[in-house]
Amino acid sequence: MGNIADKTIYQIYLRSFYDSNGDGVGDLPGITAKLDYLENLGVDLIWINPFYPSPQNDNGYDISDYTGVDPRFGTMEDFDTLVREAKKRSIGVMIDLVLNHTSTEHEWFQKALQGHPKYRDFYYFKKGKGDLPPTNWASKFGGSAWEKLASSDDFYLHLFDVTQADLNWSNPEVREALYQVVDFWTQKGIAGLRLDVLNLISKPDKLEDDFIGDGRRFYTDGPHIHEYLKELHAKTFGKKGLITVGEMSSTSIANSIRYSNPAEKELSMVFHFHHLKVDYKDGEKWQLDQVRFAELKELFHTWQVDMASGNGWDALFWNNHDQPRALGRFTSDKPEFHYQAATLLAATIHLMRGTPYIYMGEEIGMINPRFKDIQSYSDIETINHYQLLQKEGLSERETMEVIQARSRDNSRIPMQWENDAKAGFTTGTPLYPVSDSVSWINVQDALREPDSIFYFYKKLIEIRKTHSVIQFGNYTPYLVDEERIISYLRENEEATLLAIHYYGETPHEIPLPEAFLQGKILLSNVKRSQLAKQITLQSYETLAILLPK
Ligand code: TEU
Repeated sequence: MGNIADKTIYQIYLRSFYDSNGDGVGDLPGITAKLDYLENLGVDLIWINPFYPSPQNDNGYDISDYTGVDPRFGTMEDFDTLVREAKKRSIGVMIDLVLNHTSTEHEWFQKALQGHPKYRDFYYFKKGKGDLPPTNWASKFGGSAWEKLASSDDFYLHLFDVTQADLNWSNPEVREALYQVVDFWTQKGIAGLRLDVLNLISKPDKLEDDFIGDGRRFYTDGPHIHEYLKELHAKTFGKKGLITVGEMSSTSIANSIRYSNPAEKELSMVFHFHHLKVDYKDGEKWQLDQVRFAELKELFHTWQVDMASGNGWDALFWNNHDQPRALGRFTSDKPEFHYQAATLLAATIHLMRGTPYIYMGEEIGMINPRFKDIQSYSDIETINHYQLLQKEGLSERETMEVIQARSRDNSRIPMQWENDAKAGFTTGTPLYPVSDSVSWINVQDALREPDSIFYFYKKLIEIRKTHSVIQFGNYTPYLVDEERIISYLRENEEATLLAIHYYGETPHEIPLPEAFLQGKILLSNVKRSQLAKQITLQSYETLAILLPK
């Protein structure tokens, strides 16, 4: 698969990236139109969220045909053109496959409903306990994970929306059918795969009630998961050396090492989410809390150190289409701190051990839009939880505070290309409302300003390629007692790198180790040019010092 340590991957939420035909929805030709922009940034791969035929109840994560293109996003020819044009610019295309579930509109599920025994066994159909579901498991989008069929006493399992039925991976025919899907896209010249909720595919042989949780402990990193991934690797992408990343919900370090250690022959790397739960109250996404920095730091350090010692490989990220923007979440998003805070977040993860991901708009410092009313939101999880929160007795104002902070739509609004009412995203009516921040956060301005966030990202991508210590250096936590500082040393045979990232707004003095006073400032977001035994960090300062050997 080549070196994954020198690469940076850019995630494109297709429907909101760029609309080429004025229907208000981003599309595949829209990505092709912006490839020069991505080449300028310097990214190696683009991960594109699902574009397959789908009723779009969960924005394409409810696939009804695995080997087609949804007409609202273009045609198969558009996809081929995109792959070809991207290749010309040395950019690989990473597609997003959802192998844990299909839409209930998928032919397989429809045949199952008609009573076709072969397809019945493609899913989890079980008898309930009278009117009660077979188990008490919860759907991740709220409510029960089981839905009763109108026509019989059977229920089917859906860990996500009621229109997303979980596939039965213990059935070899299901696995074979899915491998054919992977092969289909591999033959189209893709460079990689992002695999949705991949660690949920192996359910236990016996499905039981969970009396201490919502059921996830039974199917997360489930009993046959490593077996299935080894088979998937051997039968499909392993032969082609594709770059693969598994989205691993609530996983553990031990499992993540097995998923991503090359010797295991499973995947190239893993997404894990613990660092994005440090502002959940008691683990609850829909309950607000302050960011617990000590916990955040501890998580980064532990994962970095342990993954390295087990030869695992991390996907490094702050943002994606399911998360509110990190800017404004872990830092201020006020204009006066914009450049510093955005570049601080970027440097924090880009200098770590792993492969960094940039979520569209992050490279210009896009922020959460904080829409005032629920009508501006459309995500199914958001709407479900709006109703649940109201049922729990929260006032409209309290409910909206939670929605503004947590809704997945925060990152799904149109990419801000230009300062106009449609953000330069479309000539039609954009599918999502445009954020007011477009007046001061947009690509046009970012490209014009030599000191913009965009050029800082470009530099991060470049220095990862030119400094092997960033790619392969070992990782040692540093300044661990400073609550608001995430700092670490990276070291290999060529150099030592000291990175200091300060998550505070007031100036803060720290000592620098003697040896580094002779080092070179590789990166600074405050134009620091001098080093001294004691330095005073400025608001949201990031500093990286390189000491060649
Ligand atoms: O997400 C899986 C997942 O569990 C989440 O990130 C989830 O959206 C979040 O925890 C809810 O609070 C993946 C996709 O990224 C997401 O967009 C899909 O909705 C989901 O799978 C189902 O396919």
